[in-house]
Amino acid sequence: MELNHFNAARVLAYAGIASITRRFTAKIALSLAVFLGLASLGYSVEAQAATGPARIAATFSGTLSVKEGSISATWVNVRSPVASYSISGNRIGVVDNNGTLFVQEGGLNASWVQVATGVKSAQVSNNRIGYLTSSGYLYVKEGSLYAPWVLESSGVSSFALTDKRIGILCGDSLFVKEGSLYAPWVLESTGVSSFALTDTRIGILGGGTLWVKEGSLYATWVLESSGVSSFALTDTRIGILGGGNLWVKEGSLYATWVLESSGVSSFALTDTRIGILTGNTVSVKEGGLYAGWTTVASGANTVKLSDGAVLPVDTHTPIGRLDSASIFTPTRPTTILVTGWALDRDAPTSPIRIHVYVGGPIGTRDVEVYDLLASTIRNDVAAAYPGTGNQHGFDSLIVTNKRGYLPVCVYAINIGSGSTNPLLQGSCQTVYIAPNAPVIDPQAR
Ligand SMILES: [Ca+2]
Repeated sequence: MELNHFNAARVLAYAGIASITRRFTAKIALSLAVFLGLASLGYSVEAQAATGPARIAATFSGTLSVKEGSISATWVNVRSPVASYSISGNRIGVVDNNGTLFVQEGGLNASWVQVATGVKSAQVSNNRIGYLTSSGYLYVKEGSLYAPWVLESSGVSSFALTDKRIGILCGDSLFVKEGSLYAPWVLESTGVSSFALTDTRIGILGGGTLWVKEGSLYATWVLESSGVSSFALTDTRIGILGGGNLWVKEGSLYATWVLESSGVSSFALTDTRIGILTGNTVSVKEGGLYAGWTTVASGANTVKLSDGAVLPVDTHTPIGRLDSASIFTPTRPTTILVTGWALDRDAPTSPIRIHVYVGGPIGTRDVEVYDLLASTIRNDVAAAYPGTGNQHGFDSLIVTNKRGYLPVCVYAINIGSGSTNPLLQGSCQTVYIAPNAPVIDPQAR
């Protein structure tokens, strides 16, 4: 790893000039970002609780529409064209006709982030995103949409994932891992044509026969049914489709099957809802297995369901925002000005450190990393977060050696409780530096 030619002493001197106006600061306090070289920040999952609205998704001739909350909520067109999609919690993953994967996180009107290209199929969970290439490579990331991809396996024909487990079908052999992205694979079965998994269950279909196990990866398989063409699992339900008849059982693996509907072409299942596609009509039932069906759409091609989003209830992870990242002035074309704020409620009145990544999010090859303290005056932040004081702003200069279109991504560094160094809202923002831009002495006038 090579450090760039960043000259800290010169820019420190420059940071003293006072002939410019800032948006937020009465007192100008430009600070200096100190180059760290390449660094890595740890990601991990915070304690989670609370449930957001459940969702129903359907495609209509390549347009994906989603409704959230009540079954009778209004459909929202979220994206088009859509070749395939996946929903979980407050995330939606969409693969377009060119094999590009986009993910939306948050509300149905949240912006879409392009996370991968060359995608054959993809799946999202609350905390993970996985995609398979047409040459059989499976990549998974955990945490932020901008987290680095981890190559999980080659030779994969299909996969499934949850926040805790990943399953891959290699030929007719099913392997599953549990825990971290780097956990070892466990061979579950051979002779598998398709499979599904949840945090607590695994189901395999081979020769039309469905087996399910519950508990650990080493639990015993239970024969569920033969004559099965497709199936779905949740932690409390199993659904099977055979000859157009949908049967669902609830509770233990040995519970009784209930005939839900006939003439079903495909279906989806959560712990509290069942969705079916009959012809092009989508019907959903909510509650017990004997509840009535409600028709929610016609002209549909697919249906999927998701449980409510798992929303973090967390006052320990830092919060903040990247307000802007821009080239400082036309006369200093390699100097980036970043502004925003960050604070940690474990030490509410103390300034905290932030790391500015120039060239891409954490994990990007050869990304430059700068460390600085968010300590300038932001009275608007003080007003919005009472009790935190007003010294949480940043308004800082970075002289980069990189050229071209450069994503600028800012992470807050946690103090005290909380183990995540989150990407600030508003990140990443892209600046452009011409390939031939000269490094102007920051002290030049
Ligand atoms: Ca904290």
